[in-house]
Order: sequence, then structure tokens, then C-alpha cells
Amino acid sequence: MPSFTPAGGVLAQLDLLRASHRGAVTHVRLHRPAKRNALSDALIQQLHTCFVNLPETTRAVVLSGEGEHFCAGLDLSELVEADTAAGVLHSRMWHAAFDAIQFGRVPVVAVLHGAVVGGGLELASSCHIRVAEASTYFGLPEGQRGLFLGGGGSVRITRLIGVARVTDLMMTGRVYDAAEGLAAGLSQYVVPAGEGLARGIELAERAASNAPVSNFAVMHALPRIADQSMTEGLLTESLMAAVAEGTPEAKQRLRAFLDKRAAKVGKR
Ligand code: 1HE
Repeated sequence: MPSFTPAGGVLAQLDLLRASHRGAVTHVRLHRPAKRNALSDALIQQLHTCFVNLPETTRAVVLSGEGEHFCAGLDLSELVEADTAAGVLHSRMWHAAFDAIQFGRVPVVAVLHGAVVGGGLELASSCHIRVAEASTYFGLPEGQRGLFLGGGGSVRITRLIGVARVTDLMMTGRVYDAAEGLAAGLSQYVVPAGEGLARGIELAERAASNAPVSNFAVMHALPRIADQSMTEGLLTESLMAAVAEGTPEAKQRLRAFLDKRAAKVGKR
């Protein structure tokens, strides 16, 4: 299997991330293991820069963390002196970065292990698919730290697992293990230790092989439709369906199936 090649250009300048490519898949790693990949302002800004500067050849991303943990959340050492106005701007900076992930150009698969806590879970929830290794645990220690969600988690995590579960995690300090996270809906896959990356890359390659307009519809239309009333949602769906069906790529893919040149649906 060919190996990943280190990224060049803007991505190579980002010292808190490690980016590499293989074919259509770009692998981005949080590279701050000594601090458990805690999200400093610089790391948030580098994530933003990375996701708005993905090379045109990238059709899917795998995001993982170096060291023993995916991510320990907000870098608590940077928040000590913050005032109220700065707090709003700080949160908005996170929103901009995580929006660039969720509403970017390509699907993002998060590969999780160890701690996925606080802002680390907010980051994971801005990705499109989550693969959790068996060592993964999920928590929202904001309650214990005197904080609140600020990286979009009150919107994104509640959409994944509901207000009641987020309330429980935040109020009681409850921690979900990998199996509980899967059952709650925080991840879509649980795999044995050390197998997350291979699974994440496989899933990213599958997503990368879709027509870009279909991935666009899933990434950009689906969550908006979920936010709309039924009447508006059904109309948005019809418009998006018509856009997708009208593309030359859809016509080619339908023709390939009818000519028996395309894969049938089957369990993989
Ligand atoms: C950190 C952070 C951090 C580790 N900010 N420095 N997040 C939290 O409340 C989680 C806080 N962290 C932990 O509970 C633990 O560090 C872990 C369970 C994640 C990992 O434990 P462990 O034993 O592997 O590592 P450690 O010895 O605790 O940490 C290693 C170093 O990383 C140590 O620094 P050192 O200089 O003493 O070596 C830690 O201080 C440092 N470190 N986590 C800063 N989070 C937009 S709002 C979002 C709000 C939140 O995210 S609140 C939740 C914050």
C-alpha cells in the first residue's frame, strides 16, 4: 500500500498540525501530544487555515490526534485572564474554525482514541463521521471547570445525542466509554486499539469516490434541512435533488449502473 506523502504549501507551515496525502485523502493530525493536543488559540487558528487551504486534489480528510489522546479540549492555561468581550470573540473564533470543517469542501472522518473531552468533543462533532478506537472516552468537563460549551458543542453535540445526554455529561461529569459513545450516537464505528486510522482512511476513500455534488448535499443541505420546518425541508430536498440529478456525473453514474458497469449495493 503506498504511504502518505507530507503536505507542502500552506499546510506544511502549520507547526501544531501534521498533514500528509495519499491519493484523494489528506490525513491531518493534531500535533501537540505533550499537552494532550489541548486546543490553544494557535491550534484553533491552524485548524482553520488548514481546512480552508486543502489542496484541490483532496476529496476527503482523516483527522486524528498524536500521542495518547485525541484531544483534551480547550487549553485551560490560556483562558485564565479572559474577560467577557474577549470570551465572545474567542468562542466565535472556534465557531469559524469548526464551521470550516463541517461546512467545508470535503468530508472529514475523525479517528478518536483516549480522551475526547470538552472542546475535543466539539471538534470531533464538527466532523462528518467518527471512528472510535476502544480506548476512547467522551466527557464534557466544562461544568467542573466553571465553563460552558463554546466551540459549537451546544448545537452540534446536542444534535448528535440530545439535550438530556449533554445535560447529564455536563452536570454530573459522567464519562462515556467507547461502547457507550457508540450507543449514544457520538461515534458511528468502534474498532480495536490501533485500527482506527486504517478504518478512517478506508471510509474516507469511500467518501472520496462519491460524486462531489452528492457529498456537498450531505454536508451542506442535510444539516440545514434538519433545522428547517417540514415544508421548507421538503422543498430544499427537492431543489438539492434536482441539482444533483442534473449533473453530468450523475448521468454517467446512472448509465454505468444500467449498463452493469457499476457496483451493486452490498454490505462492506
Ligand atoms: C492541558 C490540558 C488542557 C492536559 N489545557 N493543558 N479540558 C479538560 O478539562 C481536560 C483536562 N485534561 C485532563 O483531564 C487530562 O490532562 C487528560 C485526561 C486529558 C489526560 O491525562 P494525562 O494523565 O494523560 O495527562 P496530564 O498529565 O494531565 O497532562 C499532560 C500535560 O498536558 C500537562 O502539562 P505539563 O506541563 O504538566 O506536562 C497538562 O497540564 C497538560 N494539559 N490537558 C491545558 N485542557 C471552547 S470551550 C471548550 C471548553 C473546554 O474544552 S473545557 C474542558 C477542558
